Amino acid sequence: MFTRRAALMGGAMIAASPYIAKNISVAQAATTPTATAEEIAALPRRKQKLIAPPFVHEHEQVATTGPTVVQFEMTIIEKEVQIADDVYLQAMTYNGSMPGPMMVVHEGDYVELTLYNPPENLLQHNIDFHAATGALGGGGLTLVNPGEKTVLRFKATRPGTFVYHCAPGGPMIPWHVVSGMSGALMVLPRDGLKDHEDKPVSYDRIFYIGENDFYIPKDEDGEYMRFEDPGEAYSDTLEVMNGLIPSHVTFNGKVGALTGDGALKAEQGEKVLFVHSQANRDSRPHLIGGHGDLVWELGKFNNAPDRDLETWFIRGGSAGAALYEFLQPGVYAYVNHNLIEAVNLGATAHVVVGGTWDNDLMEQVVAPTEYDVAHEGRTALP
Ligand SMILES: [Cu+2]
Repeated sequence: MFTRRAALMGGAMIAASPYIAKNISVAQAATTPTATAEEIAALPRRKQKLIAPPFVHEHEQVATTGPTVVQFEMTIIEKEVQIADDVYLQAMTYNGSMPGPMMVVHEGDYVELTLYNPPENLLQHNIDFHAATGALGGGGLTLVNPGEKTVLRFKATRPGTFVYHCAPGGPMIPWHVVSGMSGALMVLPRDGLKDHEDKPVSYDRIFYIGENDFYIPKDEDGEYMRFEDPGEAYSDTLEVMNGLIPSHVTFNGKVGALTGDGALKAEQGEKVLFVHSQANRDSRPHLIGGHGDLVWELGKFNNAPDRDLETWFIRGGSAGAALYEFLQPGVYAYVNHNLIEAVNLGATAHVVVGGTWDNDLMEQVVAPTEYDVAHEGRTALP
């Protein structure tokens, strides 16, 4: 029987199959110095559990050991997710969150991911790591049907922040990405981050802001449509996607996910590293009332960071990092500074910072008050 599931899976197979290169040996694919299979097998191994964004699993900033095989596991979960009031998405996720969890390793480490596609899912999925070399970033080696798992190992040769995303072939690629299947991997230099003068810098907190653009179709009455499963959602969603105008742009998968109870928290004097990814579309992060002290806009740590930025640019398909020391207490808004997307479509987070106000940096000299219209204000005119 030719089911819808078979049709969706078959489409993906045809698109992806010319690139599948199952016989590539990982030892061959590694950059110099190339480790032998025996050398890789002899490396220390560490299991690292992932946690949901905006938080990031515990990690060393400066590596205290040599190269390690860091083992991660992710389960692909297809499920309906509410992304705004009365708005629902047939989501495809890594580990159930949008974005997927952020992974952190050091340059020279090996990422070893076990990827599960549970039998209750409808679709084929895989993972393309922008940090990896060869085989479509691993996408060509990780295509899993429902009920299958796969294990991919790759060497983290380039330090930086990188997107990973699902890319099962053809039109499945953008659809899976805008259904939620992306995340980020940070490869730290073994000796940690360096500033513009090549001096070591560290962070007190790290937040991972994953931005998603969603394309939710509306019915004839202008109401957002709700679907039974991803297959049912596909054709209407594709029509909205091809118009390139998202209905929602969110941080952490839902309008308001990182405001109110979900607001990020920090203290005055803390240096916070914000990692921002967008797997599909450009973004322009801006911290209202703050700055980017050091910004790796392209997210690649072999390049010196920019300083004192007001807004930085995240190209669709990339992840960048910005370090900021909070100098004043209060509520900061971290937004996509396309303000229509920030305010009307959802791309706003809040950072609540505790501490003591510094009147030297800013003071309200006169609170808003009525003035004498007959005698005041005229000198302000040219
Ligand atoms: Cu997928």
